Amino acid sequence: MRLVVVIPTFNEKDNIKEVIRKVLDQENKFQDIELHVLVSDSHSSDGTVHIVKRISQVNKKVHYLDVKERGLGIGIVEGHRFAISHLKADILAQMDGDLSHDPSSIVEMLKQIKKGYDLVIGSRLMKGGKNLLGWHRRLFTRGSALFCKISWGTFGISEYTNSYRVFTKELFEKIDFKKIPWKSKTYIIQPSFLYGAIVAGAKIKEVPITFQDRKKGYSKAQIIAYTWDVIKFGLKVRFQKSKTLIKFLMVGSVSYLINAILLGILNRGDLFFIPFLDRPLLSIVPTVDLAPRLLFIHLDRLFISSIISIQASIIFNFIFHDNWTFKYRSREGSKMKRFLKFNLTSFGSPLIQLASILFFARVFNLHEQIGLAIGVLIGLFFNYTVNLLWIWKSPQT
Ligand SMILES: Nc1nc2c(ncn2[C@@H]2O[C@H](COP(=O)(O)OP(=O)(O)OP(=O)(O)O)[C@@H](O)[C@H]2O)c(=O)[nH]1
Ligand SMILES: [Mg+2]
Repeated sequence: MRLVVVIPTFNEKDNIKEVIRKVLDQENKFQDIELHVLVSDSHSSDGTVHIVKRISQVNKKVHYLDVKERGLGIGIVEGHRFAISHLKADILAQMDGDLSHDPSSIVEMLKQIKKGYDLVIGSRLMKGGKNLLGWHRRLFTRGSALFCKISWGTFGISEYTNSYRVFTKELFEKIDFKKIPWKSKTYIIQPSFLYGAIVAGAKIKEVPITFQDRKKGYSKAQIIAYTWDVIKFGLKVRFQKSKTLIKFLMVGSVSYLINAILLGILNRGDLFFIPFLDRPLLSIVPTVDLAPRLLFIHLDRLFISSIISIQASIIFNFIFHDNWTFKYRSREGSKMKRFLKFNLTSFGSPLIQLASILFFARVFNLHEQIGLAIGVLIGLFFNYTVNLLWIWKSPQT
């Protein structure tokens, strides 16, 4: 099996030789791994290129790739692509080119890949991990990890902004880079790549590592711009995740309005609680005292009006959920089956609404709009849960 360790660099002339040597030293710790090093350089101007090329001439396991453009994401993504297409990598690793990452940690990380994990993250924030950067950088690391956890909803992962990772070629090929801002000039590739891996269904494991402050060379990190990108990315993820719920609530709200307005006009001639018509639209239907009964149900004006307004809102709900809210998900499975299931679940919510209107009106003598509002809320929750758990099961982000 071939492992390619991709080292993104920009002006690392003081470090790169030692990093390469230390990475190559790891090879004899594995029996069945052929280890290659690929320096993925953004056209360094300090001579990094000459150093790496010189080494690669004497050691065929060391390679140099000039990605030409600046950007850590470009270095990383183009590096891995090259490792797969030209170096026939089975397993990919990445670490910084300034000795902040201890190359010997790769041994434990690789062990986890062999155990069946798709992605192994070197974590400074889990038990046993250490971050030896200054306090403001530590604050950034912790702050962005907390922000990512909350905005992505991934509480099981501790580390988001560290570059030290090992993963399978299969995982890399599954990640949708169209949805990742990998060409950005900040280091947003680090959390966004991780998110892409999560979406691709990666089995993830973290191992503790120690992050050293660089001893030589200069930092290229732009912490403020990076923080801003982490916030933007997190909000985007949150919005994507909530989109279905937001749409569901929007359709639900409009359908509630249709329901409430119709009920008012039909039963009382009111627009909500405000008088609107001289008499109710259904004035020909008798009220509860004079209405005929079917078993224990009074077929009165309130009952008929409720049925009509609820029906109208079901039709509205159905059209919008099927063509908008769950459009993406609803492509799965046969349309007929979905249609039948949708109709079945559409029953639950109006039944709850009807029961709620009648219950609060008859038992507590409350205005039917109150019963309807309570019924709509309970029904909405019920419908959303059933829709997600039963009809459109597949997780989407
Ligand atoms: N290919 C490529 N690599 C980059 C670029 N910018 C930074 N790097 C590399 O990415 C790694 C991390 O960059 P650093 O400057 O060390 O960033 P940091 O680790 O957050 O900050 P310090 O360790 O404090 O310097 C190093 O190997 C850099 O050489 C870039 O534009 N292109
Ligand atoms: Mg560094």
